[in-house]
Amino acid sequence: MRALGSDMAAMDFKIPTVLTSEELMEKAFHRASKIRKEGTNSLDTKKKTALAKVTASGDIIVTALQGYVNKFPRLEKEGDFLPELVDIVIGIDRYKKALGAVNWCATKADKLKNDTLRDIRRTKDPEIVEATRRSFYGRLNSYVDRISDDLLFLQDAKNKFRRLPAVEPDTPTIVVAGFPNVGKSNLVTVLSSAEPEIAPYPFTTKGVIVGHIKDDWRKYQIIDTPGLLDREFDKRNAIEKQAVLALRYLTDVMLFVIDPSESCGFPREMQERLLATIKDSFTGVTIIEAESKADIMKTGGDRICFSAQSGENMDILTGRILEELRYIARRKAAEAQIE
Ligand SMILES: Nc1nc2c(ncn2[C@@H]2O[C@H](COP(=O)(O)OP(=O)(O)OP(=O)(O)O)[C@@H](O)[C@H]2O)c(=O)[nH]1
Ligand SMILES: [Mg+2]
Repeated sequence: MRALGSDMAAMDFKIPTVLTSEELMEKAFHRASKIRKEGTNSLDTKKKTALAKVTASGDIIVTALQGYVNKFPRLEKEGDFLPELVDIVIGIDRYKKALGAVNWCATKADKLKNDTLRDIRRTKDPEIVEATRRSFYGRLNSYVDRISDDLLFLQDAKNKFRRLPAVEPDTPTIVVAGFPNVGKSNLVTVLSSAEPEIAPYPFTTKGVIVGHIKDDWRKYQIIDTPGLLDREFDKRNAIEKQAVLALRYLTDVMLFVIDPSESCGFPREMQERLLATIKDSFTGVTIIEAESKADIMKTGGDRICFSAQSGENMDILTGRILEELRYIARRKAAEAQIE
């Protein structure tokens, strides 16, 4: 099994296509149905054919299932971004149960195959040869049938693995946070290569999205996160929890966006309260505070009031972001030299 290391950027390993229990059995039966062997007499022909059919169909099931067990990544709930994200998005306990069930089935199917081969070899009765082969198919089918939910779960997990963000842990990173609908994704779209969905309702962004900002030859990461409401972690939904994880594990610099126009649908005080809570829990991190939608409303405070829509003050905001990221880049380079 592959370990999911904290430094693994993308899910760049190959997870095989997971077949459903019906598809697996269909494949096994189909292969077996085409097999004909010639023996020295009628009984020998029957036995050789039955042995080959059982071997072929059993091997198809066992090889496929063992392939799943070997190629899906091994996951522990270790305290790092990707494992914790996988736990939220896929569910590590259920995932482990599914792989355990598939492994169980592979072992059972292999033993069943070997027992069946032995029984066929031993008998001299052509009817027993047939009955043993048929009973093998029935039992094989019932084993595979018992893991049908687990196979469906893994199929879904495979798709979710593919969509996990490709985070580079060593690249200087700015994480954009704020209430839902304040204009984070619109800003990230203007600033970077990322193309998150932008829409006039909360929780449009449902996961962590990675984009890149170019600075001459250097490249920084900008992370768009789902909106956060002002509440405790345990009360947060799975979408918000992904934002918290990004903040906790990926943030070198944070850009906190407040929508003073309240066109996001949330009062300013609530947004300010969230910012205060975040400031309390991210004491070592530089937090750039900025106010969005300046084309609708500007407060005239100390914060950069920008509009990703009209472009107003985007140069000032970009300058401030680059200044912080360059500082982080220099610090990381210095740290790397010391190591
Ligand atoms: N007037 C104005 N509207 C904006 C601006 N930026 C974003 N919006 C609008 O605000 C709404 C939300 O924008 P998004 O970028 O999706 O906001 P978000 O913070 O990513 O929202 P979630 O992903 O739901 O948390 C959309 O209707 C945008 O068109 C802006 O600069 N000016
Ligand atoms: Mg968004």
